[in-house]
Amino acid sequence: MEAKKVMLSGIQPSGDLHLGNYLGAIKNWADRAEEFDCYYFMADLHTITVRQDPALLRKRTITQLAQYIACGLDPEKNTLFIQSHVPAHAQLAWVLECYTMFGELSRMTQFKDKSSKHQDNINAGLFTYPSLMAADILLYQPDYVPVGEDQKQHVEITRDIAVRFNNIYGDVFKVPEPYIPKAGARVYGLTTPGDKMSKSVPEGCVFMMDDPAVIAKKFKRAVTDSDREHCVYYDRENKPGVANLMNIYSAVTGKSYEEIEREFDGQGYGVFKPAVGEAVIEMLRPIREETERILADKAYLESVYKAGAERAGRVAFKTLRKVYKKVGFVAP
Ligand code: ATP
Ligand code: LTN
Repeated sequence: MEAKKVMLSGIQPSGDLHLGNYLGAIKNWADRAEEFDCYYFMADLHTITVRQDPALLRKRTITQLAQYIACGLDPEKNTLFIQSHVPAHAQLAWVLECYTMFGELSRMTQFKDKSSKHQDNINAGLFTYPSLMAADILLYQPDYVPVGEDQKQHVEITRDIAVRFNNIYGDVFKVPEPYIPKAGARVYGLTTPGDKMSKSVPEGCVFMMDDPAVIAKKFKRAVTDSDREHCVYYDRENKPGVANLMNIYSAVTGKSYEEIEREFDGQGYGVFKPAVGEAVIEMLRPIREETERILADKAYLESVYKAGAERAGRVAFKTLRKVYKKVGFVAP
């Protein structure tokens, strides 16, 4: 029998998960376990490139695990783990830092963004973040890395690092492909349709644990445009707010833009905005309820992350051992 292809992704538990994270990433992870060997983790090592409140970080990490499960990632079929529980991530990251160039790190959009936002703390970890992310990925030899569009550049640098390493030492790493969804790849903020939905603008950000009344309010207040006719049609450039809502509605319902245009023909934004809100509320409701149920069972969550780290650790260690041997470290 042919071995299953491998899929891997992670999200930083640095904030509460939101609709962008769900539609851009997690939704595309669920239901893949039959076809792929899947690894998903809480990227806690990455979060400390920006200052975190320790108690909150711990809480968010566990909540995120409960949310992964509530979103349909069955821990029996997917390997779910906490990044810091598998030491090979930090170990391989060091090696890969020595195969990552200063120039290429300087060009990373996320580094430029975050260093301008956190000017008082432009630390070395923020700069070398992509080498750690490359380690996260390459340890598991995945075929695909399902992420939102903003992470594409990080998967590309991972590929460059893998190819560079392979060119010197032979075929050590599989060179992975990013896997980016058609609808939902980039969800924009409801109040700032020019920028991606982000927890740093909470009024335009729909959090997965938000109460339905709060979600409804956020959609009612979504920014549209001054089109007098309130026409619902897709024009990203001139009607970014409406385009964003259509993209969300399409990702949630599976309907095409033409179908959505027909559905709301002549109805205006007053009908369209609450309808998108309602669809999102109904999609998130069972996930939120299930998250709350799972969160109450701490012993279960602990058993999941322990088993996950053990499984992940075995696979990761195999790759790390190979890398250590290739670069010339003496076997312990
Ligand atoms: P931010 O800090 O800007 O709120 P985030 O930290 O919540 O973003 P990340 O941890 O950077 O999100 O990303 C987690 C996953 O969710 C990644 O795969 C990323 O591509 C995806 N993602 C994040 N925001 C969006 C968005 N607005 N639209 C689509 N995908 C997104
Ligand atoms: N950089 C990603 C989180 C992340 C990740 C990964 C995603 C860390 N390691 C490995 C995919 C694969 C982010 O900020 N969203």
